[in-house]
Amino acid sequence: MPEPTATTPADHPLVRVYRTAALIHRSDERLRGMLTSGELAAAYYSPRGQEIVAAAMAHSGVTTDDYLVTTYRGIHDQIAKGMPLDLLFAEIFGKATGACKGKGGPMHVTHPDTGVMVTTGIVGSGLPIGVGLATSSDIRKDGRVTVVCFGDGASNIGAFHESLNLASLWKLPVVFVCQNNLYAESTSYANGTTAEHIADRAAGYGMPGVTVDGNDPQAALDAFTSALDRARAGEGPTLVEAVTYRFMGHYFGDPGSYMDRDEYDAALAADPVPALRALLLERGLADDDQLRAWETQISEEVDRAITFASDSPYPGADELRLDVYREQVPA
Ligand SMILES: Cc1ncc(C[n+]2csc(CCOP(=O)(O)OP(=O)(O)O)c2C)c(N)n1
Ligand SMILES: [Mg+2]
Repeated sequence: MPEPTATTPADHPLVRVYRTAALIHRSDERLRGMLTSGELAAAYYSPRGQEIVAAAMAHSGVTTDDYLVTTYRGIHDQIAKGMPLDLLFAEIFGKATGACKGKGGPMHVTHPDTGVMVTTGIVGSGLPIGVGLATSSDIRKDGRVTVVCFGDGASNIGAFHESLNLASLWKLPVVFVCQNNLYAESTSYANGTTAEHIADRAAGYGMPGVTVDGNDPQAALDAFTSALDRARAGEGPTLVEAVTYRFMGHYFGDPGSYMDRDEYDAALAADPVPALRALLLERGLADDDQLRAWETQISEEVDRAITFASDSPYPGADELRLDVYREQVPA
């Protein structure tokens, strides 16, 4: 469903995108801070640099009922989809109060109530799962769209190609979102991928493919809105490639010494989060006092969820075998 037309500046789509991006940004900053200080020990893959893509996706007509499939580098997508921060952080911390009782951990976050169906660490494996979810919606006619987020590296995996083929053949309600951050672990895009644009590959499967600047909120909003409308109208899938940049190493602790320094510096200078803040000021969509007030609220919201996660207990040993098999097997 398209979002209502903006009636006040706070409703403006670019303002909404900024507030979601700022929430993602602050969450990531706090988690990295805790990993650095040793207060948190977890596998963590920062989405820093990719905030606008996720935030634009969230404000393009995706509803809570729609499905999301994402990857280990997924907190931006999970937050944008509306997953409660306390359940998300507690899961990352491995706590009993987490969305999966701490047994999924950061790589396997699931929260069906907000449509966060699958988070996977197996590169490319989310696409066929997303096609399965979209097939279920097609059969049930439940009106849901499945959004599958994955990286540039994943587009070189066989499952990407199989999934695009089947989704197009069956005209499934799915949007494939390739977040092209120009690196797959330590392999740069140019060293690992033949296509000039990943979106060009869509033509081979008879579906629209569009490459957008993932740092440009309006371009991303437009691309996601068209793809979602098309999926919801029963016209089939779209491949949206949003070009971004990975500001951190592959995993937390990876210094990224293999990254091109000039390219890195240029990307950082174009950091999309402060750039959108500046755009809001320039267009008069918010003034500095209003932005600061929102940022303070966001910081407090993140702090509350961090405290909840920190203060929560770890799951007990009696949980070990529960939720593993269909039949519950107590420890
Ligand atoms: C099937 C599979 N092969 C290899 C790996 C190891 N691996 C983990 S992340 C990654 C890079 C993926 O890059 P990309 O799809 O661009 O996502 P990004 O990390 O940039 O978000 C690789 C090769 C894996 N997890 N799964
Ligand atoms: Mg990548």
